[in-house]
Amino acid sequence: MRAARSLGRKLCIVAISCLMAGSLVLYGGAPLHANSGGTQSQGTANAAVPAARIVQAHEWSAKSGGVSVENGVAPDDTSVANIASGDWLKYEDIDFGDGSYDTFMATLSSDESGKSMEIRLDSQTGTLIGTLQIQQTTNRSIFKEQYAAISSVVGVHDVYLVFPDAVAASVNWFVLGQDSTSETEQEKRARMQWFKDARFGNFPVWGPYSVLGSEYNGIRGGEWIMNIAKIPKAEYIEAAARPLSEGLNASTFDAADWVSLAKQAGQKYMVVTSKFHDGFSMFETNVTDFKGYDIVSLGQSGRDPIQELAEESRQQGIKFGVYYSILDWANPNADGFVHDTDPTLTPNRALYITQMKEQLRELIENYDVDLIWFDGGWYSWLSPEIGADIYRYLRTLKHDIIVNNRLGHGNGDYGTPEQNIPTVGSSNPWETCMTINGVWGYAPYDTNWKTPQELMVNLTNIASKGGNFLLSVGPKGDGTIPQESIDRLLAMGDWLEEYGDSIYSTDKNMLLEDTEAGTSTTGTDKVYVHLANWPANQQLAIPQLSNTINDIYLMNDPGTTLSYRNENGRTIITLPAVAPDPYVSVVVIDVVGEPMLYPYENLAQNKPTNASSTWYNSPEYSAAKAVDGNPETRWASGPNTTSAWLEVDFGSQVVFNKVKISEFSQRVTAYTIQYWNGSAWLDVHTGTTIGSSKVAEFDPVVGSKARLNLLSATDVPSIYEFGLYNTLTDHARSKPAAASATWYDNPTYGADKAVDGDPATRWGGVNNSAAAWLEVDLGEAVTFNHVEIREFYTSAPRISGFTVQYWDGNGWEDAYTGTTIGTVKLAKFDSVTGSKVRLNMTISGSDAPTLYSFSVYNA
Ligand code: H79
Repeated sequence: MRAARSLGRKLCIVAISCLMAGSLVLYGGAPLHANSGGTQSQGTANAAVPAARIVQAHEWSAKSGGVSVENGVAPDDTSVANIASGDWLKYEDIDFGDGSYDTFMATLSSDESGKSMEIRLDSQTGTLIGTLQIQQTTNRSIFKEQYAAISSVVGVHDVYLVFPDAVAASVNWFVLGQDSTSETEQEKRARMQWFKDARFGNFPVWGPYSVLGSEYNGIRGGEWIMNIAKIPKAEYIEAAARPLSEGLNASTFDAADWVSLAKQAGQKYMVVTSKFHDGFSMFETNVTDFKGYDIVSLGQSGRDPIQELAEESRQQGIKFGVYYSILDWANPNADGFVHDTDPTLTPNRALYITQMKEQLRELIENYDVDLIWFDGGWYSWLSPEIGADIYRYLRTLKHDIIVNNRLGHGNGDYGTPEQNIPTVGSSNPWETCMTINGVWGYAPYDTNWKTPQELMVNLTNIASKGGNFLLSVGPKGDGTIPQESIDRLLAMGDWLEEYGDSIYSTDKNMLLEDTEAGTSTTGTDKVYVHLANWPANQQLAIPQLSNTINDIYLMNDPGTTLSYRNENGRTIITLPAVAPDPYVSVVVIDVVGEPMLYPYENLAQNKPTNASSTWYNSPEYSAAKAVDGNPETRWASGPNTTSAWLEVDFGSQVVFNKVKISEFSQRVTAYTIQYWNGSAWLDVHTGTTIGSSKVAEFDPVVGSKARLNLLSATDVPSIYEFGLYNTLTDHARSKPAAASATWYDNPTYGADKAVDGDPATRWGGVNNSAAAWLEVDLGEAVTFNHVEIREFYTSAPRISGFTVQYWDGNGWEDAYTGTTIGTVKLAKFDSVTGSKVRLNMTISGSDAPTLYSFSVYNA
C-alpha cells in the first residue's frame, strides 16, 4: 500500500478534522469505514448512508503486467495507464458496508470507447459485480467520471479492476456510491429535512476582496472589485490574495469565533465562500490550474480556513456548506473575464470542467461538506447535460449532499432568490440569500446596514413562505467580523431564543394570503403570527381555522390568554395595547391537531363556465380549468387578447362575499367582479393587479352567475383559479327556533329545520294561514345587518310580505320590511343588536308557508 500523499500532512495538523471528514482512510486504505462521523454526530434522521470512500487508482496493493503510474496527466497529478489485455489492479479491504452501494464511479480519460473495465471481488477471476463501459474523452488529459451499476455487496472485500482488453486509457480514482437519479420525492424530502428545518443560515463572503475593503485605486466594486477595477491576476495576488493568506499567520481569524457567532445568532448552518468568481481557492487545493492561487500555497502557516470552519461547525453542531463559483476570472481555461492572459488564448472548457470537478471532490473528500452552493453558473457551456453530470457526480461522492439550483436548467435541490423575497411561497425548498448591509464582501464604505427589525421581518416573512434566510456577513481581511454585523446577529439570536419555535421546523404559512397585519407559520399544533406593526385598534383578524382552539396567547407571555371571537370566516383576536416585543411580536394560536383552514365551499368549483375566448380553442386552456379546483391548470384567453371575461353559472341563486383569484404570471392591470341579479350584471369588486393570489371580501350579494371581467392586461390573460365563497357567520345556525305552527306537528318540518344548515330540510307551516312567524333565540345580544331567507314553493312563492324583527330586551323592533321572498332573499339593513330575531310573514293563497333556511349575518 502506498503512503499517504499530500493530504497526509493535514491528518497531523488537527486529528479530529480528519476523523470527521473521513479523510483518514481515503489514502491509507485501512479497512476503516469512511463514515462521516460529523453527519451522525448531528443526529440527523438520515445518517444511514456512509460517505463514499474515494480510492486513488495508483494506490493498488497488487497489480499485473505493465500497468504504470502516470504523473501530470490527471488534474490532481497521478493516474494509472499502459493497460494491456488481461491486466488487473487489486485494492485491499474495501468496505461495502451494509450493501447500500449500487453504483461504481471512476474518473477516466480514454482515447477509445467500446472497451470495458470489470469490477470483481476477492480475486481477478472472482465474482463480477459490475462492468464499466469505457467512454472516449476529449483527450488523455481530460478525465470524466464514468459509471457502472454494481450488485449489492456487504462487508469488506478486495476489489479487482480487470481489463479484458488492452485500452488506451488512464484511471484516476474510483468510489462506491448510490444512484441519485432514481430518488423518490419522499427520499428527497428526508434528505432535505435538516435544511427545511434550519430556516436561518450564516453566509461569510470572505476572500482577497475583503483585504481591499472592496475598493481599489479609488474604484468601489464590492466583492467584484477584481473585475470592476480590472485588476490583473498577478496584481490581485500581491495586493490582496497574498496578504490574506499571510494574515492567517496571525491569530485574528478564529473559526471558533465565526461559528460561535452563527450559533448565538440562531443560525443552523454556514455557507462560506470556498472559491468566488475571482477564482481564488480559500482552501488547500492540489488541482493543477488552481494550485498556487490558493490560501494555503500563498500563506506560510499552512492554515486552511475552510478546513477549520468545517471542523468547528461539526464540533459546535451546525451544518457546513461551501459556496463555489463556476465562473472564474483567473483560470485561463475558464472563459470568464481573464484580465492578464494572452487575448489569443483559447479557453479549454473541457479541461476547466474536469478540474472544477476535482476541486469539488476535494471539498467533499477533505471537509465532508453538507451542502454546495454554486454561483456564477451562467456560462453558455453550462448545458442541462453538464449541469446534470455535475449534480450526479456530487451525489455519487456523497449521497446526502444538498446542492443549490445554480447549476441551471432545473438541476439542483432548491431555489436561490438573491437579494429578494418572493411574493409567494413554495413547499419546494428555497432560500433567499441577502446582504446584511448592501455589499456582500467587507466594504467599509458601505454603511447601509439593515436594522435588526428589518432582518427579523425578512426572516419571518421568508419562514412564512417556507423558505430559508441565508444572511451574509463580510469578514474583514484579517478575519474579524465587523461590529455592526455582530450586533445585528446577536439581536437576531436574542429574538430567536425567545421565538425560535415559531421559526425552526415550522411549515409554510397557511394564512398569509389574507393576514394583512403580518405573516405566520404553522407548527404541529400551533399557528404563530408575526407582527412587526402592532395594530392600533388592538384587533388581529386571521382566517378561521377548522380546529378547536385551546388557547391564544403572546409567545413571550404564555400565561396571558387573549380573547377572540369568530366571525365571517375570521378569528378576531383582541390584543393588549402595547406590543410585547420591540421588533417582532408573536401571537400563538394553540389548537387541537394539525392547524387547518376552515374549508369554505368554493361555490364556483366545477360549475359550467363561459369565456370571451380560449387560447387557440385548446381544451388544455379551457375556461373550465379556472374552476376545476386544480391550482396548476389554467384558462387562457385567445391569442393577442389583452382583455377578456370568464363567467361561471352557479345553477341557482347563491350568496357570496369573498373571491379568490390566482393568475398565471402578473398580466392583468384592471378587473371587475360582477354578479347576475336576474336582470343585469352588477359590480361587486374592482381591482388592478391580480398576480399569484388575490383575495377580496365584500358585502354579500346574491346572484346566479358571477363574472371575472379582465379589463386590461399586458399580455394574454390567464387564470389558474377563480373561486367564490360565502364565509359569513350565520348567527342563527343551530339556535333554538320556534314557529307559529308546524305541518301536522310533524318534527320533520319543525322550525329547527330552517336553521340546521341543511339546505334540503325545511320548516313547514300549515295551510290556510294568513300570517305566520318563525323565531330564533340567539342566546346573547348579537349585532347583525343581513338576513338570508330561502323559501320552498311549488308553482309560485307563497309569502307575500315579511318583517324582520329583533328583541332589544324590552320589545320587538322592526329591522326590515319586504314583500316576496321566493327562492332566495338577501335583505340588508342598518345594524341592529338583539338577542332574538323573528320573521313575521303574510301569506297569499291557501298553501302553507315553508322555509328551507333563515340565516342572520353581520357583514
Ligand atoms: O456573492 C454574491 C454576489 O457577488 C454573487 N452572488 C452573491 C451570493 C453574484 N454574482 N453575480 N451576481 C451576483 C449577479 C450579477 C450582478 C452584477 Fe454587478 C451586476 C454584475 C455586474 C452588474 C453588482 C454590480 C455586481 C457588480 C456590479
